[in-house]
Amino acid sequence: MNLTRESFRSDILNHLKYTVGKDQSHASTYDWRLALSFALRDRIVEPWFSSTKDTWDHDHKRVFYLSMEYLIGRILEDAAINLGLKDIAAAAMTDLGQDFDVLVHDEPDAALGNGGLGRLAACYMESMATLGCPGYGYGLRYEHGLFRQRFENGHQVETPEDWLTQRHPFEFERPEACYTIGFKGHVTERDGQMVWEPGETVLATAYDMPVVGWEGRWANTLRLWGAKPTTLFDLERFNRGDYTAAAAPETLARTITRVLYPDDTTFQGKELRLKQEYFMTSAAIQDILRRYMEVHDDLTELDKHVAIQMNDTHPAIAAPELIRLLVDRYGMAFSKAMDVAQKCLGYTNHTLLPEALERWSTWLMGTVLPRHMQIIEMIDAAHAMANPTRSAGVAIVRNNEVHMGELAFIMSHKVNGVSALHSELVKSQLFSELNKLHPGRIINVTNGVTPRRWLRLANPDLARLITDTIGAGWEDNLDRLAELEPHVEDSAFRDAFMAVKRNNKVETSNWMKKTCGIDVDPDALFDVQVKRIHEYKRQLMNVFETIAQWHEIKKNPEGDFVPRVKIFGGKSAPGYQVAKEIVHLINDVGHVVNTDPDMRDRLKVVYPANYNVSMAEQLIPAADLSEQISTAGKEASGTGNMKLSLNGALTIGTLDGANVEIREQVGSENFFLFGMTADEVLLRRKNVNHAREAIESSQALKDVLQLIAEGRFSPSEPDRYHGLVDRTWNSDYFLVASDFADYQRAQIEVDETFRDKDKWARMAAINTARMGFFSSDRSIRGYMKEIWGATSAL
Ligand code: NBG
Repeated sequence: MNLTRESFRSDILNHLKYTVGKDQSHASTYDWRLALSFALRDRIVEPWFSSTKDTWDHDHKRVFYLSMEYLIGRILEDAAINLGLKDIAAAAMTDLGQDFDVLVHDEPDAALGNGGLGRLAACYMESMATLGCPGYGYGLRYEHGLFRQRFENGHQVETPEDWLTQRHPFEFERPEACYTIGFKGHVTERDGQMVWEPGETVLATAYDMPVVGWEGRWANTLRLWGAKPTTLFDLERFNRGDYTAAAAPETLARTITRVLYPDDTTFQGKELRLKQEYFMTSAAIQDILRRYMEVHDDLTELDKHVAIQMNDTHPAIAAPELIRLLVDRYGMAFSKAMDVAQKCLGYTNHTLLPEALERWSTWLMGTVLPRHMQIIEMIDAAHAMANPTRSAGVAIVRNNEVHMGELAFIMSHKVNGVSALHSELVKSQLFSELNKLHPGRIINVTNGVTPRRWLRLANPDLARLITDTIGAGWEDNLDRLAELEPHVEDSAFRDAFMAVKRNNKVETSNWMKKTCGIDVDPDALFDVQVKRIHEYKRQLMNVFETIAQWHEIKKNPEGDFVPRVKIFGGKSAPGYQVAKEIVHLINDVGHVVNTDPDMRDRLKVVYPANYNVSMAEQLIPAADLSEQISTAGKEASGTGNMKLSLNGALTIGTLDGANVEIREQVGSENFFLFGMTADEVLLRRKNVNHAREAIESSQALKDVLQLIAEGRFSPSEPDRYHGLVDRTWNSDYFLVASDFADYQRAQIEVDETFRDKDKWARMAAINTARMGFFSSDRSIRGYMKEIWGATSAL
């Protein structure tokens, strides 16, 4: 990229003056950040236009990724790095008397997602751009992304997030890209044609964000839909004094994209959520067909030019919507339309948890989307007819509910799980009968993460060490990390590797001091569990182990303990009481541990509020140990596990999700394995006394539960955790008790290994060297080849 510090500086000044409208002497950090962002955005426009033109000129097959969530985080620095302009930008800002890092940190996170599913969509968009896969992401432009988390007396308190109260410099509003979305009303038949007359309509208008890939070689579009009223303000009603009714269309429109639903693994069946899903999906499908019809006329060939990926079942209404448009708008025969739709569609499953699987009552579906309800029944009937042996258990419509998993499966040519183990479980448990009816439809594409953000951006010192050691160019060819492996034998390299880690830990210690007011020793073992708070992820087991360690030190204050900092991060869904209780317990235990003089620096608990992408970028490079301790069979993949190991953290984990493949890659000797396997979990639950027996046989766990029950961590309210303790003894569905003893054993192994600094350094460096497989570039290549039939335009 042909650009000098001087010319970039004048670009920034121009934007400050003409786009932001400020002069230098009055510009705030925010103004400078906007000016810098606009100057960078200008540089994205070139590759963006040329990519778009290339796609039209060559009529490349296009991939459309439909997702209700994109957990993007900050954009400025990521764009600067991918454009190769970070150094120039930083230098130009220095010339202007501004600190580039301060501007970077001024940007609010774009938090349009809950957790792994949304972050995966963001990594995949970046990889598609890097690989030159012509693609579009479709989603919603939520006015409020994921709520902000605060702690009040240890309780989680949610406040609305307001990223859009500031100007969003990376988006382009496209008022001309606009579609009408209908809801409710009724369906009538006219001359053999079904006609849906919606009772409510809303306009979807596009906001485009360019997504630039590594080295600016290609850029795709993330198109987020906002809602606008179809009928303008009702002046007549307003004049009559009926202000509420006058504003009704506007209210409906604003409500649709107002908030992101904050549950990631529970399904609630709310009408507004169904409307959001349909709103996003219908706008996307209409946009796809409009674009196709600009240069083609034969819709039966759609799948040769278009691949549509459904990120979980949230956009599964895409199938009936596409059929509806093909049949009702373009006059295609139903069976042909079903065939065309199925050849275009793919479905990624992200969870086996039954409470997460979407099911809508036929009443609600029939009310909100009456035409779609008819089409769903026709799909179901057609599938039953084509598969006479199919049982009632796999019907899309059963027990007066529409099952979106079955709908997505039946209407897709490929269904994929997100790790090897998960995909096997999708075959054997979730869709076992459909898998037999359609062998080969379910495939695996193991998740990945983008090394540009999760190594190059988040851990610049490690990135530099890697480049100095193996040369440039590993960022888009992560397998090259394997070239580090011979250097692991070199003690100078190991020292350099651990020096980077220590620096990151010092930096993060300062950050923790600033954000939480807690002093930690940067030489302690940084033990990190960051992810949504959920029973199956078993933060509770980690807290129990923390308490056991505290108890050990109390019993033996002069003992020789490996100092540890237990770092937690994560939000609970606002309505998930059990998870909120875990949040409270972590904070309560933290308070007792951190104020106990006996602990000295040997145990600390740090739980910074409001974990998000930016906090992940802060914590992950500083981690020594990565906690991946879910009940086997429950974590579909995990992607935090990949980011942590890539950054040289060792994993303590169960054989769950992608842990299995991470362990295969890094070697079992470089991974702290514990716990039951997915099969053993199922067997163990057959013993109704599993928890009680496990507790009785572990004095440490018994003590932990006793200490909690006595109110040692909640002296002002001693019975605060009686429910929690009682459930652990008597139900413990996620088998915390049954895995506890082995977890403790593995933690002792961690401590012993950490004492041997050189051994630890080797293991950590080997983790980084062997993580090449987990680049999202590898995942996207898999999708392109196995599902989308798309090729790189580069
Ligand atoms: C999550 C899984 C994770 C997985 C991500 C991305 C949902 C519904 N599922 O294990 O829990 O890594 O998806 O595939 O958020």
